[in-house]
Amino acid sequence: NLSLQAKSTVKEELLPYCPTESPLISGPFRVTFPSKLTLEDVKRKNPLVVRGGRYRPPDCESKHRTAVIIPHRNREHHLKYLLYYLHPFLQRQQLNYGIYVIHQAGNYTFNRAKLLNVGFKEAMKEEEWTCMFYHDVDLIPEDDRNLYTCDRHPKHVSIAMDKFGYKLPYNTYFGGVSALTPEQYLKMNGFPNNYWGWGGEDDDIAVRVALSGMLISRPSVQVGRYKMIKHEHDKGNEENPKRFNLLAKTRRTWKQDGMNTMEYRVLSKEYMPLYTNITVDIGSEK
Ligand code: UD2
Ligand code: MN
Repeated sequence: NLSLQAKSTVKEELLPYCPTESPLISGPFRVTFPSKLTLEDVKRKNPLVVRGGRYRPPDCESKHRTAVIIPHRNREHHLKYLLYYLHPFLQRQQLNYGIYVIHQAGNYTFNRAKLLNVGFKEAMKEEEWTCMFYHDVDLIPEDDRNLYTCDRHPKHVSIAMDKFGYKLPYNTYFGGVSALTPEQYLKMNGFPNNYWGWGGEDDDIAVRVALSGMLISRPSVQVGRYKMIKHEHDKGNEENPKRFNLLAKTRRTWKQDGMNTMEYRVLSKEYMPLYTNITVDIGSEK
């Protein structure tokens, strides 16, 4: 129906922009892990989140379109807590947002960075996101002044984690949660596809940022705080013994490996109530 459609477009156009600083932000909050929590509870607490884990503020037009990309396999219990905290957190920031879980199919060795590449590509097919948050499933932000928006430079966000005594473990550390605009991501040819198993891929990403002529921005230590849900090393994500060799070669390889060379096959895309689940076959180490 054309006239109805026209009306709803007009209504959307009439929404004023959200204020520069959201009035809903409240600062630090306590993170606990209630044992009885279910995804149903999370759904009930977030009635304005729609299919695929999408949200836009009901009474103002957000200037920010943020996609959260979560690499995942076999961590459903962590995902539940992350969604429990992240949805209200992002809503308090008055963002237009979507949450994507990129699920590695099969039992081959895990590859976090390649899953993030897939997440970028698949999320951009759906919407013109202005900012991507690359987010470990087990990191819970503890302060909503930590804005999930992008900066002039690639942003390393999880700078103060409980597991490192709430400070940076080393200066070029880039693991956990980071945020890049699509332009920044493309400028560095995305992330490496060839880190199979645990470790090194985050340092490679930091090197790419520098090699492509960009700097790293960070939030303040007061707000960039995270709790990591305690866990053991996963089966299928053993330490990657090649990570030091790979890292030594990044300067020569970054233009030939990354966004421009990834091969994968999407097996399914499901619009769940609280997130979009993309199950992907990313192959295995050659
Ligand atoms: C650190 C970094 C992480 C990454 C990793 C090395 C922090 C807080 N994070 O994490 O960003 O650089 O070292 O690769 O320092 N995952 C699954 N299923 C698996 C394995 C991994 O879902 O079987 C995902 C999940 O999102 C997880 C992430 O990959 O949070 C990183 O793996 P991890 O949590 O086991 O490694 P961790 O905590 O040492
Ligand atoms: Mn972890």
